Amino acid sequence: MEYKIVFAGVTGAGKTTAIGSVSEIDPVRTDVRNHDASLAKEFTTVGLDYGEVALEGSDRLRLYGTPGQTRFEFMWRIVSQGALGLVLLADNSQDGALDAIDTYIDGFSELIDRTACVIGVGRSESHSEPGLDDYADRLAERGVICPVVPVDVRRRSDVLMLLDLLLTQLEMKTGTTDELF
Ligand SMILES: Nc1nc2c(ncn2[C@@H]2O[C@H](COP(=O)(O)OP(=O)(O)O)[C@@H](O)[C@H]2O)c(=O)[nH]1
Ligand SMILES: [Mg+2]
Repeated sequence: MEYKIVFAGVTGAGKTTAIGSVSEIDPVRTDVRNHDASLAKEFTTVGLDYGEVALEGSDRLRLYGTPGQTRFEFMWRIVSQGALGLVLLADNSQDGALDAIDTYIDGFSELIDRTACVIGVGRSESHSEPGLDDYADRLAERGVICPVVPVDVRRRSDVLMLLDLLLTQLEMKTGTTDELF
């Protein structure tokens, strides 16, 4: 069984890093030199990131990172096809981190309604506002139920925790209780 998981979030939230932290194959990256002066970043992802994680038996996770900028919204829908869950990453050091969540909740609403979602908030130790509760409140206002956890996606264990939270929700939905990790 293969599970397709989508990573989303603003540029710099750590999608490329997260997939690189856990992938057991050399991740496929399509980062190019950034020409967008509003982004303080040398490289940015215009296409997709791709990585894989083996689960027990022959099960496997296929991880897809989506481009962050909203002008690539058309790709969000393409990548969401057949996916089983969404990992949404936030960067608490960026202005408007909370509002950015709305953008992706809207852009990935079909996937979220159909499957499961988890929110990983990065840089929350150095930037405590907005708090994790604020994220949870915003989601509740939108009628979205999903866990919100602090992460440092440079740590493999943190990214595995996000995937585990996602798979646990899927197991509850599908009724299977097999341990996947
Ligand atoms: N200090 C700090 N840096 C982080 C954290 N998460 C990610 N980063 C760094 O932020 C950058 C994120 O860039 P990238 O993965 O390309 O983000 P993407 O645009 O979402 O693909 C990388 O240089 C990471 O090492 C975090 O929790 N703390
Ligand atoms: Mg990237």
